[in-house]
Amino acid sequence: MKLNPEGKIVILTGAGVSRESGLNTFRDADGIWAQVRIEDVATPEAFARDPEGVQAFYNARRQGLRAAEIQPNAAHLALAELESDWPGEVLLVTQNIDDLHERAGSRNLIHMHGELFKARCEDCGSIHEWRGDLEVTSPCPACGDSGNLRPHVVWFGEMPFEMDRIAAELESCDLFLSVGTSGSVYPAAGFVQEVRMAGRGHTVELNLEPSEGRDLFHEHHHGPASEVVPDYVHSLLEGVGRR
Ligand code: BJW
Repeated sequence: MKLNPEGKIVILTGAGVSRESGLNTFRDADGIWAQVRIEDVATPEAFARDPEGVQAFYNARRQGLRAAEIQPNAAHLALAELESDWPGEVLLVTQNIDDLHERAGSRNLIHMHGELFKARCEDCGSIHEWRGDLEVTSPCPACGDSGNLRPHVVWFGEMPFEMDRIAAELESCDLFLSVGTSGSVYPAAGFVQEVRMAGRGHTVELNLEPSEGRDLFHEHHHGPASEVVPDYVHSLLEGVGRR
């Protein structure tokens, strides 16, 4: 597919893009949901019932993300290269709460399911950088109240962030890339359908295996993200003389 050099590219990423950096996916056989139940850690009801348990789950993941060996891989780096070298606009929408895209250099980025290194006060609504453990008793740096800080992530039943902006970008994009996601969680799983309904964008899946929405993509490249993403990005950049 030959893309207009001024064309807008929207990329959706999921846990598969960070797998080769050492972070678990959710639904693979060794994934997070094979170790803990969604109902125990990833719903507002779980947090209301067992705040200590939910905070412990996210404290452990925050600690994991701080480990020196967790670094961006070739897929994160290629997506950052696409943003810096593509002549048109590139928007990266990630479902991931890790910060590996930022560390790779991506800047036009939406964390639709939140960020692990942030905490939010449910009382005053303020959002804070939070790299260490979050305790049930931690006071909010803005209002000073204790007991209201939660991980700044989107649990089941909660509305993902920046949905209006994402919808507008999907409708007007020329190329939609879906990278490392099983396509089983909505609304992200419906993005490819939104692009198809707008009748404009070419849709491409880059994943280890066919996702649930496979039939909605015009083009597929299956394999590890660290291989298929750089290959695809470099072919795009070669097509516009940027490599
Ligand atoms: C590789 C690889 C390698 C491996 N290289 N690839 C019934 C029907 C339709 C919808 C619903 C329904 N019932 C409920 C809903 C809505 C619900 C939903 O979708 N549920 C489904 C389970 C059906 N969605 C929501 O509740 C969302 N909110 C919402 O809809 O709001 C609207 C609303 C609100 C209120 C009232 C009414 C309406 C919120 C969803 C929040 C998801 N949160 C999580 C946790 C975030 C925080 C955290 O990280 O702890 O987000 S769940 C988890 O899944 C996480 C992920 O972002 C998300 C997606 O997972 P992802 O990234 O796709 O990972 P995997 O593991 O599934 O897939 C990895 C893929 O990578 C696989 O394909 C591998 O093959 C591949 N891979 N290695 C390349 N090396």
